[in-house]
Amino acid sequence: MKKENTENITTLLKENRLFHPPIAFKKAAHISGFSTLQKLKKTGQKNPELFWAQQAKNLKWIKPFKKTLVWNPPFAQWFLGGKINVSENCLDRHLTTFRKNKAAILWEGEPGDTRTLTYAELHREVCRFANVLKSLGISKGDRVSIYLPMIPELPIAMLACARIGATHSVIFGGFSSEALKERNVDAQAKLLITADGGYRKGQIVPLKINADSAVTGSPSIEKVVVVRRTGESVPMVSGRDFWWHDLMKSASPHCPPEPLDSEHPLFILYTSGSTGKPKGVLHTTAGYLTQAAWTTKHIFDLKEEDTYWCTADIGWVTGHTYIVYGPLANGVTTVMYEGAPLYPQPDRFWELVEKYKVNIFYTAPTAIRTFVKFGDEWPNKHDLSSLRLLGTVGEPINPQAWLWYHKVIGGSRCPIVDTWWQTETGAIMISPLPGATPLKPGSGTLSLPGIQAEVVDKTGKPVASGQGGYLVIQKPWPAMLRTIYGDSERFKKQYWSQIPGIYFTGDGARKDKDGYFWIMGRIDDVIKVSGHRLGTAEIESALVSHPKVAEAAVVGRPDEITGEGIVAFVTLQGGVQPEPALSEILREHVSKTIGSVARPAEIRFTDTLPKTRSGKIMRRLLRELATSHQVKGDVTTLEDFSVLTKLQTSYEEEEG
Ligand code: 7RM
Repeated sequence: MKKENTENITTLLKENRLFHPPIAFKKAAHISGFSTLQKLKKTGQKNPELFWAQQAKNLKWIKPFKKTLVWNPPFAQWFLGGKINVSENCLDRHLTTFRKNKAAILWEGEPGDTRTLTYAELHREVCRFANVLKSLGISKGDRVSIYLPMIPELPIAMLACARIGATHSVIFGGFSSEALKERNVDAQAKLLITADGGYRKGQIVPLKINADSAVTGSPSIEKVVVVRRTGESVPMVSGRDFWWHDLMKSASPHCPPEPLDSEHPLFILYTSGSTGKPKGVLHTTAGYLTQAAWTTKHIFDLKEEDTYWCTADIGWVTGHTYIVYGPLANGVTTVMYEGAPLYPQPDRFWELVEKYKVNIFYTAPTAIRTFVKFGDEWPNKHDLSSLRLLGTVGEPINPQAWLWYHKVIGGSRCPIVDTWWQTETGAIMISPLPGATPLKPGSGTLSLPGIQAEVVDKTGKPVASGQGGYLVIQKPWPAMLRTIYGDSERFKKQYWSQIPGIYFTGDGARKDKDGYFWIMGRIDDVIKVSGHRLGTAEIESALVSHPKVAEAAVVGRPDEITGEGIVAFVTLQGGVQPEPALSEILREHVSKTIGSVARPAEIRFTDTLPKTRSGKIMRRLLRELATSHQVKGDVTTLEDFSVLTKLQTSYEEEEG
């Protein structure tokens, strides 16, 4: 074991397996072969502005842009002087081609009901709803809150906003009325679009009831549009609330796209901050669409006949960029599923892959680890041979889960694109190109052409290869956030002050000798043991590489001797019992795999881990638990509260 004891993060894990693009895949790929990619990267490195200007020209412009980039750090403006409309690019552009009658969205509800919308139909619905928005007094620059389940009305509402230049703020349907209120108020939204309810795990989520209590505290909201989804009877406030279907009845299907400046605000998306107050990440029009469209086409290697499925919720940035804007800008057929992955049984995803003959499948490591736990028999019931490409996003994927995904889901024939990016980056930044990049399980491989990512120390100097440090982006990129809505000071402080002029991602990472990036976890989660700063990802990955472990989360708790001691929360594979001897086996396993410095002081077995609603492990809560045996911090983004109660109880029981 090699270790470095520095200011930086000590790296322990070595993963050496290499997977080359399958020959047939490579032959047919948009970016074919590693040398082609290297040439593109070189061009992008020399002149990122030129690279992105070329990609921007593939969009439909109402008026061409004059200036590619104006950079007043940390404020960027891309493609100035141009006029463009996102909804025209996602819809109208396809209507003069055979795509007019091609499926844009294949939708399946949790109860099994289905809808198909062709590009022409989607265009019609979007135009009609754009006219509805206008009739409700919404115009260019107004903010519209959208609190909907995963139903077609959600992308329709987003595209209708984009069409008239209203700025949408999608609030995940799993959020509480309190969270909705806070976001309505921060954005000063004029209109709220919601539904009577939505389906989740066989239950009805009472969206309208939540919306009503949120609107009580949101003085800026003047009107509410309600989609009928479940048919439950819900209270409607006369003069304020309107049924979507009533308004649509008389709406004209003609609505010319508004010519918008490149920097016109397209959407705000709230992401939780460390201080509790959510940050309204602001994205604008042309730069966002340029990178969304380019990355979707090349990273997912989209072909005209593909059926593409990203399983995220549109309430997260992944859904914005890789269900709605990226795929539709490319004219591909995208699958949209309303419900829970394990409902009614753990094979719902595989049933859908088989039914729709999905070719490209993009999901989160947390989902993959859950599927591993349920066992191979669920995917094995289905014909998954339509799949040709897999993707992951949201967290580091441990090699064990990667290898399972590759073999059991991908039949060992599909490349896996491990895509690193953030709400703030707007689109993918680090990822393999599937017909070009040799893959290493667990690595996002290389930054994309036109993207300057680096691993640096706290002075901004690149660290030696193999050393851990801070992941930063050194040059502006088209889809970057422009500010935090209404709070430019926080924008500067949060992302641009650690190393002046350089974007600070908040992630720890290292680059290996081939320049491949390995994400080590959030900097805030780093554990300091006897002077070694250890990232969470490697220790968790070592734990999960044990055949009995399904998932793991490690945190530090104060230790008089070592500074911090490692506490590992571990969930076991289906059918495995949490016997005491296993604790020692797992501690030893970590020690052998990555080194004794990473040996957990304590292993705690649990049925589930506390996760955010988008599936990320909330280590902050576990840290609190491990330290004080209770949780007092903010838990609004927690998916399932009972997980915490159980963990707290387990401590109480020990303490008597
Ligand atoms: C797209 C999204 C961003 C944070 C980011 C990382 C983590 C995302 C990966 C990853 C390792 C990946 N937006 N993250 N993708 N870590 N490998 N491929 O997730 O704003 O919700 O989260 O997620 O820590 O900073 S996000």
